Amino acid sequence: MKVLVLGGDGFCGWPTALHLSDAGHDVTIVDNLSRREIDLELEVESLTPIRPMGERLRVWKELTGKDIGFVNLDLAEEYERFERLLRELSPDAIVHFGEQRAAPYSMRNTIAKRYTVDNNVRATHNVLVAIVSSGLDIALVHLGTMGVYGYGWSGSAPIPEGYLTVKVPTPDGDIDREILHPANPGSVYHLTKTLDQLLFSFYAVNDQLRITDLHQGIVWGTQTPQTSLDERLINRFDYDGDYGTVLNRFLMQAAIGHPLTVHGTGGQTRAFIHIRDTVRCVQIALENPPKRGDKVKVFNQVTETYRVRDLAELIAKLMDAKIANLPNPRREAVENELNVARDKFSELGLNPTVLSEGLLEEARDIALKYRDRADTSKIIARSVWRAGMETSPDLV
Ligand code: NAD
Ligand code: USQ
Repeated sequence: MKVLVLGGDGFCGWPTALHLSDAGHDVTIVDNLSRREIDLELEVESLTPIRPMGERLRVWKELTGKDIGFVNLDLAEEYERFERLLRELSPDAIVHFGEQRAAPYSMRNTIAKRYTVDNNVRATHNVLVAIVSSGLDIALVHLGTMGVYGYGWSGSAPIPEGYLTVKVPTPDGDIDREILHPANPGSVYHLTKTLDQLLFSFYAVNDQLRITDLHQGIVWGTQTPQTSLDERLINRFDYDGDYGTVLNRFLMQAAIGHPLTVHGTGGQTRAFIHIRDTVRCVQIALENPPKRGDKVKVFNQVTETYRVRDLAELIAKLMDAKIANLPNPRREAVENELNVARDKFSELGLNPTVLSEGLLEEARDIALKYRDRADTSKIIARSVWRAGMETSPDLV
């Protein structure tokens, strides 16, 4: 299959591009390297040393004999170039990771809020319009987020995979309707993913585009079998207050002797998936696309749920670390339950990687190996959701 991986220089996109290439697909990465630019803006770097794109691709070719193409293109700004690229390459499928993905970054200031909406919504819409305009039957797989559902859902009924059946009262009695699950975004970033969902619904109906939206949980870990082949292929490991996600941050903090930065009581329950399963899920989604005229296919791309304080306790025990309960810079439920339906990937053969299966130690070892590269001044999350919210005090 000929596949474009949009955002293929990023944390999820790079290992996915390698995984798909390894599986025999003809892969081209499209990325404007904006994530590397944001590192410069934030004056921080991935804990792991990531190489320039040209070097990454040369090493992959040396080791495997396989070519991966690369086009440096801004999906939000360079519509015509993207449309031409589709006509030239005629891909069978597109995997779309190419968005600004950090909730704290999206809440930093007015500029970051506007950039996140402009970048993400325009990029997604440009991809959809270009597929229609190309006249090609390209299947689209998009990386969405569990955060579109919000965390106000409680009770024993699990969050369904995208759609909800509701009863609508009418004078003639109740009728059943299937609707998109109500959106309840918790940040400007999450808001853009809920807007993406509406764009997908429209183009699936109006133009019969074949679209899969993967509502992914928080990704942890760093390496996949392909990125482990050579240090020059290593994946990103973000640990800073904007881009670092909770489990990887706790592992890195423990590795350098920094107290684990639990926001509030740590009662927030979230969904998780290891990066090895991310790449497998994307492959499964690519191999099982919807048919023309089908509604958008939604998968909850999640393997486990954990409460933040339980994760902190687990890491503290594993790595002999201390825990600090900091004022929460975000506006989010203090405590929540999370029960998520995730049958579709299991039915299609995903054998999930769970925290207890040794990969926690692998991620810990990466954090320990590169701990000297850490800038401790970048650890505390300083982006606040509302003016006047207390920021966390320095710990070190
Ligand atoms: P990332 O920031 O590491 O990678 C995103 C890539 O997209 C970067 O390489 C960036 O340069 C590129 N990009 C952004 N805007 C672009 C544009 N306008 N044109 C071209 N390229 C552009 O993020 P990630 O962690 O790899 O996440 C990838 C996707 O998966 C995101 O859409 C994110 O919302 C989703 N996701 C990530 C996680 C997670 O925990 N990392 C969890 C759920 C969903
Ligand atoms: N948290 C802490 N301490 C920290 C960092 C985070 O307690 O040091 C808490 C946060 O307050 C939040 C939870 O941990 O309650 C998760 O935060 P996170 O930064 O790990 O994840 P989030 O902001 O939700 O975003 C990440 C990715 C995003 C993806 C999302 C999936 O950056 O791209 O969409 O996970 S989900 O959370 O399922 O929506």
